[in-house]
Amino acid sequence: MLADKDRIFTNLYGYQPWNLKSAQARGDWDKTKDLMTRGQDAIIEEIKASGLRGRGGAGFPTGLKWSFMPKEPRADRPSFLVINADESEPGSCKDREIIRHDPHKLIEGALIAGYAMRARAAYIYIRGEFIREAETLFAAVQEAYDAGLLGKNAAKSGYDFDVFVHRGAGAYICGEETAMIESLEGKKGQPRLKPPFPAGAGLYGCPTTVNNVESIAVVPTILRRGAAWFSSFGRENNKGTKLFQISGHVERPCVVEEEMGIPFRDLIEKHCGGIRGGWDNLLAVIPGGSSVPLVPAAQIMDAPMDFDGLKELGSGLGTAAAIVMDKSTDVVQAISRISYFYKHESCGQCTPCREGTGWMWRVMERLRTGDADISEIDTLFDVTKQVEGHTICALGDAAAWPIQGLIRHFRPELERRIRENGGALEAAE
Ligand code: L3W
Ligand code: SF4
Repeated sequence: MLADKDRIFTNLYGYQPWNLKSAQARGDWDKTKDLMTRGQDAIIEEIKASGLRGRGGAGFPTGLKWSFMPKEPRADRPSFLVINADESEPGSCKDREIIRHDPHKLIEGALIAGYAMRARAAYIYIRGEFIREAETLFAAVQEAYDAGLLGKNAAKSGYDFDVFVHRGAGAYICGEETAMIESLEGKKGQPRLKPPFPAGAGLYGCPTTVNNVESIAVVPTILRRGAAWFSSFGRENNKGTKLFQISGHVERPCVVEEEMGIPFRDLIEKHCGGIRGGWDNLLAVIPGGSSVPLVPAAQIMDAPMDFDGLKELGSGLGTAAAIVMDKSTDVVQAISRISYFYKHESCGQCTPCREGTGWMWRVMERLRTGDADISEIDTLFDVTKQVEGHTICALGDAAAWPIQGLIRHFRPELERRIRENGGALEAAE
């Protein structure tokens, strides 16, 4: 279990105020200038050495991403950092806690990361529904300006850096990085084709890096304590500490910082008071937010909660948002509800996603009620394979994977419903 002294987010539960004075007492903004005067390339190398991988779901190496940015930005083509605070993935609720209780970690991280990638400014794009959190963030940014930590000669570093907070308007798809850029530009939030990646052509066509809130907020601590300290947690390719979010049928749902790779059982026992009704009552877990396939109880219990451990189980770490389902759960209804979510949030610009999400949801609903033919289970699986990998952005994959997981692990339950609904099974046979 991660010791208190090794926690980055020391105010995760808001026991102390979020404000600048309190944040400084916890060590934030301490000699920020000295961290910056190590030099831009040295900062990028330290982040690379730490093994930090993006905390927004995809797990792309953070230092490597920063290294794609131009070393000498043109005056007429400045570089930008965009911070993704559009936390909308069902089950995910960690960035919200950072902004509520530790916003200065994010703002200090924005300055240091922005400096390292030679960005002129950072835009923090915050989910529209996060009304109180946006108020906190606006106030914290203002505090930083008032204290000379942002703006001209930020933190007396000799570097000019601005931070702008932009509120979203309730569209999940604006959490996709290129849709976020479109939205920031004042357009409808629709993903762009990649490549070009944002580092080549991002906000206003300029070099841009989009990073998740948690990825940026851990940067000052990594630099203060060193890459070796951060990479001493977890295992190869899966380093560091991580915010886990556990919801659903546990005794005490929570957001907690833990070591990457902690076995699922330990995570639940140590922080959530166990599974409701005991471990024998566990049915399945969606371990990384609604976009990844569920994992049945027997497989998840001793699984390491990291990128590789969950990939081996045919799922993923995603944002490390574990949705726990006990045996009282109607798992078909749960996945059908997730299908509806993706249908609703599809931006509609590519056919496999626009048509496929609606089609998949309608079949899921019929499977839920058992009003289907047995052959439709395979047809549905085939359709998910036609959607997966054939769309502009990852929403198509995100709609396909949960259904694939359901069919892979709960086919007997789907067949049982059809059978009990009047023999479609026999008809198909
Ligand atoms: C330059 C290359 N840059 C990749 C960059 C790319 C992006 C990052 C990851 O989806 C996932 C999705 C959700 N040159 C590059 C390059 N990059 N190759 O690396 O890119 P990618 O395409 O692997 O992922 P993505 O499109 O950013 C994100 C999953 O996360 N998810 C969570 C979603 C979470 C929320 C939330 O509420 N926080 O929405 C959960 O699984 O399904 O697979 O920056 O530019 N050659
Ligand atoms: Fe839009 Fe879906 Fe295509 Fe993504 S996959 S661009 S959400 S239609």
